[in-house]
Amino acid sequence: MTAYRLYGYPQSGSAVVELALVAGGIAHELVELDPEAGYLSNAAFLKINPRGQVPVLCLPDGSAVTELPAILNHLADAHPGCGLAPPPGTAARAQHDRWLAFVHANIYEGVLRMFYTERYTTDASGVPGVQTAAEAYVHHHLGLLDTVVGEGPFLFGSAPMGVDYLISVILSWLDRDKVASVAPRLLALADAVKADPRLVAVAARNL
Ligand SMILES: N[C@@H](CCC(=O)N[C@@H](CS)C(=O)NCC(=O)O)C(=O)O
Repeated sequence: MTAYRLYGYPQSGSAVVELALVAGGIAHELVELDPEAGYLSNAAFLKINPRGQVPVLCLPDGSAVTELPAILNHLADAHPGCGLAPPPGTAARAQHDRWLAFVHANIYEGVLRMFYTERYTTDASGVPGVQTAAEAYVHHHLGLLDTVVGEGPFLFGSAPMGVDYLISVILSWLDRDKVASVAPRLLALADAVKADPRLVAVAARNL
């Protein structure tokens, strides 16, 4: 069977998928695209993802999947022994998917507003205000998510799942001291992902 092919670049959203693939021991190849060299907008890549973004995961049948919740949950369901999510149809899976969607729709989206702020206003003088509001929005949602961590260190206990990889990559993009003041348990979660012996190399390159 052909392996999965992951399109991305270090320290981007593709790191989430790389962490999941490596943790799950799932065979894959990486196609590194340099965004500075315009690879995300070249015609060949736009055929794969017309949105011009990474990550893209090409499945063994050649089809392309984008959007992190879809990618993570596909891997979890296609490789049930890997523990990337609770079994489908269980209450535990509903909670995993609930918070995965929460992180993706609110926190990841808010972080994009912090980093791609000029896309969110036609008024150049409004950019700093949009950025400040986005950061406050992200911190508010991190604070809510922090209350979900129970025994820890991961969102749902002692074993990391897809949602934990998404959280740890997003936190690696943010100011650690500021996150510590609103979401200390999430910082501990991210540190636990980094300390996972299976993930040392991928974490060093991405987190
Ligand atoms: N909704 C997408 C977001 C992907 C995304 O924003 N990727 C960033 C890198 S972290 C990107 O490709 N940015 C380039 C661009 O938007 O021009 C997902 O869940 O994968």
